[in-house]
Amino acid sequence: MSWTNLATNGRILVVDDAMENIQILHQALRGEHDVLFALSGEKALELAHQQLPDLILLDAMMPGMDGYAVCAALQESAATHDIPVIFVTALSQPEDETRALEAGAVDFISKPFNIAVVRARVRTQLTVKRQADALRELTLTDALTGVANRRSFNDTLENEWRRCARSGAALALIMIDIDHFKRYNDLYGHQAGDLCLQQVCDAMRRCASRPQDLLARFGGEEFILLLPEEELTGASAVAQRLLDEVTAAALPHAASPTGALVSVSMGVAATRPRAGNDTSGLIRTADALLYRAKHTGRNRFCA
Ligand code: GH3
Ligand code: MG
Ligand code: MG
Ligand code: MG
Repeated sequence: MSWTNLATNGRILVVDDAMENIQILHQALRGEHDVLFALSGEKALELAHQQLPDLILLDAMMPGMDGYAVCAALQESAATHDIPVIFVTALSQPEDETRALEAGAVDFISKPFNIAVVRARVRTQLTVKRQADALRELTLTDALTGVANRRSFNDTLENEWRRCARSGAALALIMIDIDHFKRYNDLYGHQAGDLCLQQVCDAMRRCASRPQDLLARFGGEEFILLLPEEELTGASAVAQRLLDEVTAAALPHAASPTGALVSVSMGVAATRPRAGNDTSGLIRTADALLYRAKHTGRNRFCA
C-alpha cells in the first residue's frame, strides 16, 4: 500500500442554509466526489449518521443548530467522531477561525471562496482521512491472519462490557487454542504453520456471523471470539460450529495424537456484566475451561 496512491474521491456532505451555496459547491465537487447536501444543522446530523460521509463542508451560521453545535455533536458520537469537518463561512476574523478549529474542524475556508482552493483543500483532507483510516486498520489487525489483534480485542471488550452493563445483556467469550501445534511446526515447518494459522482463521471467521462478534488473535496459536449479547447456551452452539468448521476444513496433521487433522480446544464462558466489575474474571474462567478441554481429550469445548 502506498500513501500517495490512496484515491481521493469520496462522499462529501455539504451543509449550508443557502441553496445557492450548496449549488456552487455541488457543481465544484461532483466531478470527483459523491456529493450529499443538507439545508440545516439538524438535517446534517441525521445524514452524517445515516450516510457516514468521508468529509463534511459545514456552514457556520445557520438558523436553529449552527455549525459549531453540529461540529460538537459530531465529535460526541463515536460513529461520526472521525469524520473531518471543514468550515465554510463568511465569518473571517481570526477568532472565528480559532473557534471553528477548537470545535473540532480540520480546516477553515472563508466566503467568498475560490472553487479551485476548495477542491484542493477537500482533496488534502480526504487524503489525510484515508491515511488515518488505513493506519487505524493496521494498528488493530493481526498481520498474519487478518483477524483483530489483541489490542483491538481489549478495546472492543471494554466497550461491549460497558454497553452490556447498560442494557443488562449477557456477554460471552470463547477461548480457542490449536491442538498440538508445536508438533505441527516440527513436522511441516514454521512456514506451513503460518499458513495453517491462516486456514484455521478462515474456517473460524465463518462462525462469527453477527456484526458485533469479534474474532481476535490472542497470541501465538490462541484465538478468542467475543460474543456480546450472547448467553452460555448460544455461545456453546457457536463453539460447536467452530469445531465443525475446523473439522470440515480437513487440514492434515499427521503428528497429532488427537486425530489426523488439525483440531482446536475451547473454553466457553458467559456473564452478565455490571458497571464497576471488570473483564478479567470472565477471561480467567474461559481460560480454565480451555485447560479442562485440553486435559479431557482435546478437539472439544468445555462450558
Ligand atoms: P496443546 O495442544 O496443548 O495446545 O499443544 P501445543 O503444541 O499447541 O501448545 P504449545 O503451547 O506447546 O505450542 C504452541 C506452538 O505454537 C509453539 C509455537 O512455536 C507455535 N506458534 C505460536 N505462534 C506461531 C506462529 O505465528 N507461527 C507458527 N508457525 N507457529 C506458532
Ligand atoms: Mg449560513
Ligand atoms: Mg496449542
Ligand atoms: Mg497455546
